[in-house]
Order: sequence, then C-alpha cells, then structure tokens
Amino acid sequence: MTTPHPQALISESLRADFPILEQKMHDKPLVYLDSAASAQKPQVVIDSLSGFYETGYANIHRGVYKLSQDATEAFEHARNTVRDFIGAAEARELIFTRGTTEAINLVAQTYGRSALGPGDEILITEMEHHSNIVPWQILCEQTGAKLVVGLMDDTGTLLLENFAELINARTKLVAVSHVSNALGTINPVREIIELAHAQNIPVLLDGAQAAPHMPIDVQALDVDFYTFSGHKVYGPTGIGVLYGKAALLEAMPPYQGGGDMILSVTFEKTEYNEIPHKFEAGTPNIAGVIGLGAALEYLQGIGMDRIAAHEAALLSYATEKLEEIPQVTIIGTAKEKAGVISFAVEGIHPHDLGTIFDMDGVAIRAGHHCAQPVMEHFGVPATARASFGLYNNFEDVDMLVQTIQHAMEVFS
Ligand code: 7TS
Repeated sequence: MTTPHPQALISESLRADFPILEQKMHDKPLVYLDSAASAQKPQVVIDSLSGFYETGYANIHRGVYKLSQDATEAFEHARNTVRDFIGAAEARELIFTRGTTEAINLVAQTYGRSALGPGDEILITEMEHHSNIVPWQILCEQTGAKLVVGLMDDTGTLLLENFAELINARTKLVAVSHVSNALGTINPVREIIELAHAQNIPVLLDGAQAAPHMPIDVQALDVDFYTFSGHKVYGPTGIGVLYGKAALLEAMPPYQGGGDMILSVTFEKTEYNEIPHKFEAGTPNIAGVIGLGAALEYLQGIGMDRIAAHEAALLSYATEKLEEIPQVTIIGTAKEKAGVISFAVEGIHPHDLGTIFDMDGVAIRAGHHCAQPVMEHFGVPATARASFGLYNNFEDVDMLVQTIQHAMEVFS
C-alpha cells in the first residue's frame, strides 16, 4: 500500500549527513524515532570532534602557546555561536554545563540557595521531567521552601488560570518546561513569563525539548534562565547550556570551586572570576563545546524555521495515521505540540511494543520518560513514544504505523 505523503519540507539529502542512519538493525533498515532521548550526529559534528583531537587539542584559558590559544579561541567561538542560536545579548550570559540537568541544579544551588528561605515557593508544572522536579525538592529540603505544582488537563495542556492563581508573594521562582518530553506539549511560555514578571518573579525555562525543534529567542521571551542539552541538538553528550541574564548571574554565588572560576586565591580569601567563568570550575568539556558549536552552526545552516515546519508536518501526518487505528490512544493531544507522540496500544504493554519495534528496526522509547507524575496523571505505568528529528521522513512514520499493526497481529 502506498500512501500519498505531504510535501517533504527538508531535502532527503540532509538524511545522508547522518552516517548512523545507514545502518541496519536486526537486518532491517534503522528507523530512528527516539530523538527526544538523544539526537543522532551529523558528519560535521563527528568531524569537528575528531579534527579537534587530531590537530587542535590543548587545555584552554591558560596556555601561552599557540595550540592552547587556538583551542581557547575555538571554545569561545562556540560560546558566541550559542549566543546567536538563542538570541542572547552577550556571550558572558552563557555557561557551559554537562547538560540540562546540571544547568537546573546549578540554578537551584546558587540562585535558589541564596534567594529562598522557609515558606518561599517554587512553582513548576505537572508535566515536568524529573530534572525539573528533583533539584527543586532538594532545594526545598535545604531551605524550607515549598514546591508548588500547576496542573494540566487531560489533553496535556497547562491550566493557565490555575497556574496564574498559584503565583503569589511567596513565589521566588517559576520553572517550567518549554516543551514536555512525555507529551510534546508546547507551553504558553510568553504568558507564563508575563504573569511571573508582573510580580517580579524570575522564570527558568527547561528548553531541552524545545531547542532542537524551534527557533529560540531568549531576549524576545525576556526569560531569566534558559537551559538545553547538547546531545538533543545533534551535538555531543556531556555538554549543555545555561543562559542567565547577566545581572542575575553576577549576583549569584558560585556553583563549584576550583580552577578557572577564580581571580585570586589565598588561604584567607578567594576572589571569584567574572561571569561566565565564575560558574565553570575545572577543565571543561572542551571538545564537547566545540562539537556543540558545530551542531548549532549546522542547524543554523538549515534554518530552525524549516526544521520546525518539517517536524510539524511529520507530527500531523503521524497523528492522523495513529488516530485511524482504533486500538491506539495518543497520550498528549494539546493543540500546540512539537516533535513527540506518546501512545498506548490496547492490550499491549509499552515495553512489549518496544521489543517488537526493535525487531522491526524501529527505535522508539517505552517507559515513564523520567516524567512519572505525567504517567500518574494519565493513569498509565508507561507509554510508547516516537519522537522526530530533522532526518525523519514520512516513510519513517509509515514504518511506525506498520510496526504497530505488526505488534497487534503478534498479540492478537
Ligand atoms: N528536561 C527535559 C524536558 C528533558 O526531556 C530531558 C531529557 C531533560 C530535562 C534532561 O536532559 P539531560 O540532557 O540533562 O539528561 N529527556 C529525555 C527523554 O525524554 N528521554 O531520555 C531523556
């Protein structure tokens, strides 16, 4: 059966940029539908990493010799690329971390520990990834602050009126996912930021699932903190970004102590370095930063608007196809969605689905997606989740549908 596909918005040739996609899994062509967990890497990113180790490697910010100075330049060039990518005003507002998780922990342990006390509140939502729940719970234990949770409806849409009512004089920080990893919901972040700013409350956006899928402009959003992970934007693992407004970062105490984050050290007193270095103690993931820069330049070359439009077409095609199967329930049906489709198939456990998918060469994720409160809301232990990247095409969606049908035959 051939299905007429909507117009492809991204040329097939881009798919060839990703060597891993040429592989077979269990003798079947690999269909990679787990980009929300981690995205595959284009050749330019792989080359930037090996090229750096082959010809450009040295430690940074300390060498008087050319190799180290060039490495420092490449590292700081990547910081500028990140600034461009998310529209930050200044490169010093960008701190390299291990990923989104570390970026959120950094804010909790620096801003949070210095600004929050007993009775203060941190407002999150019901659809957060554990990375945007647990660091705040730890902070609450340390400070006596309280975690407050905004609710969503059964489509996975945030209840904005309820959220607005939860903002009050005790709220010291609002921390919300820009896009939910388990549901795909795009949150109304502009409205959230306006509501919080009306009461002078800073907002952190967890952009782990937004940065790979849409243009981000932190200045237009007027967001205070923005976080994302390198490995989800087609870059290396072990690298991520915390954006923070300069005035906030300057006022925050350091996160970790060590090399690079100081101006001077005596046993009596240590003077901290300027931002961003104040928050980058120790030898950083230099290759990771350079690889991240290469990934973001690659994305800019394609255009985030084009990627967003391409993935929106895939998502609407997949939604339409899954809705045609009576045994399939889509979990997360908000109007505004990006990149992700979570679903259940009647009578088949998501983990069994995952196994059959694997045998057919289709990589999806089955589980709670590190968002157990979301699973609790929908009364399921787990979901199967297909998620899209720029390299996916309509045939991948057809394979998703065929494999669901295969699984239903096996379990009938
Ligand atoms: N926030 C969101 C919204 C995420 O989706 C993830 C990872 C994180 C934070 C943590 O990012 P990390 O890079 O620090 O690990 N999400 C997923 C996922 O959906 N499947 O695997 C990882």
